[in-house]
Amino acid sequence: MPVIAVGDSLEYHNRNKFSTKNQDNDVSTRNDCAKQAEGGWWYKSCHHSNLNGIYKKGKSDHWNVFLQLTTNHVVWTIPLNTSDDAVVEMPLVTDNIKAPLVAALDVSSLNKQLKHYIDRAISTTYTGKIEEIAGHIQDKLNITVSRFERMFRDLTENVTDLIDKLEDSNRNHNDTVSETGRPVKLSRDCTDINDGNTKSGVYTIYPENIHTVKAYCNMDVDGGRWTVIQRRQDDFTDFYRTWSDYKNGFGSLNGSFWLGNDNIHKLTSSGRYELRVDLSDWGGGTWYAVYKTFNVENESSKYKLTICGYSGTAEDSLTYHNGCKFSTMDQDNDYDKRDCAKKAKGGWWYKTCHKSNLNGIYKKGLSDEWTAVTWSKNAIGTQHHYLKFARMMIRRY
Ligand SMILES: [Ca+2]
Repeated sequence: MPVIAVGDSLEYHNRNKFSTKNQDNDVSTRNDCAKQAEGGWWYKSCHHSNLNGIYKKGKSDHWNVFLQLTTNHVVWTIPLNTSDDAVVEMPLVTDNIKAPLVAALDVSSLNKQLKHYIDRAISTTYTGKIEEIAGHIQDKLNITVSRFERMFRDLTENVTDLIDKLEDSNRNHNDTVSETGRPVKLSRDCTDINDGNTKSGVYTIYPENIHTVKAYCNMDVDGGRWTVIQRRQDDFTDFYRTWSDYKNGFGSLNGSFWLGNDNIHKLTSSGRYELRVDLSDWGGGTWYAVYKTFNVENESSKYKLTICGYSGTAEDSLTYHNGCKFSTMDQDNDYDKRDCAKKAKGGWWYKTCHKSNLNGIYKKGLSDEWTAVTWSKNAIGTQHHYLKFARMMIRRY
């Protein structure tokens, strides 16, 4: 073992009393240094040297060792605080094996211990607060996330709607230009459809050249080119409906339907129109009525009816309704103190109340019940005869 000259570790103990395990004479009020350092010495609080400590082999940082030696290190430890929960030790290290000892602080070890101490202090003090803040932030975050999810859903729906509209618009555009890109004449109604299309069926028409409407065109009766605005042929479609339903139309174009008061107004206000009504009963009889003038005003005029110029085989059961406003289950615009639409269970130009009720309830057989699909009592000799088939269609001339 090389001979090593060490630094001064006794000066610290100058003027201190000797202490042993049964006499605590040190200056420390908190410690019994002799017991803790397990020796007898001039302990202060407690020591820089402990040559009467326990004899041990090897290295240790236990401060009850009498002297710690390695081949080229001398390590003395200085306890800064001896309480159990916050022990901070400052080891002194030197590589210099020549005397006198030059001590240097092992700052990294000290830093580590200080950091641990500070971490624990911060963690104890702030953990609860931080958890509270974190919970609060989490709540806010959840609310924000669900708001964004809602916004995203709305946005997706809006974009889907927009795409549908764009596709519609593109289809309409394709309908209105020829292959050479030149505009083609739009069919305002079924009267305009004559370019080789002679079959009855559903066509796209453009009332006012703007709106796209699907309409059933009758190409067979009396020269064809009729735009069908109403048909009753089964009881699949309920006709006891609201103002809004009659405004926009309902039913199936190949079955029973009402084209819609807005559409009927747009068509009949764009030129002179005639109306043809075709009727059949359950006994096999068929009749028709034609009116040379047929016009329906706009919604603010309550779709007021103008009708005249009757001819045909069926009784004239519409002229009675000339000048009347349209009424539905939720709009009583008739001239009767009763609510005719509710009494007759339909939508019609009721007066006080009706001579025809083609939008009444579809029923089979014979009866005088006036809620049914009926046309005047004299047309077929029986009052309020139930109709098996009714159709209203218009043509521009
Ligand atoms: Ca009334």
